[in-house]
Amino acid sequence: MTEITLHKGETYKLHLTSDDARHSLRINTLNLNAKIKAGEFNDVLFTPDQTGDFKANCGVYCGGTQSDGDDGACDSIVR
Ligand SMILES: [Cu+2]
Repeated sequence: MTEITLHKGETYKLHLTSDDARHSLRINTLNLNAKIKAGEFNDVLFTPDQTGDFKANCGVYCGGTQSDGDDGACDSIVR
């Protein structure tokens, strides 16, 4: 579990990679579902539009955490 803190209205470039299979970084409330291909870096621009604490999970059927909202890939805090 990783925690990142972002600021509302600022644009961030997420630099994502996976070492096993295809995944995504999904936060439904913030309309984020960044696809992550294995073995390469995937840059996604992301501008959070609301504040709060959000849990991210995986949005593709990879056999990992995609169906378990309590075991997310990371926590995101937007200030
Ligand atoms: Cu996954």
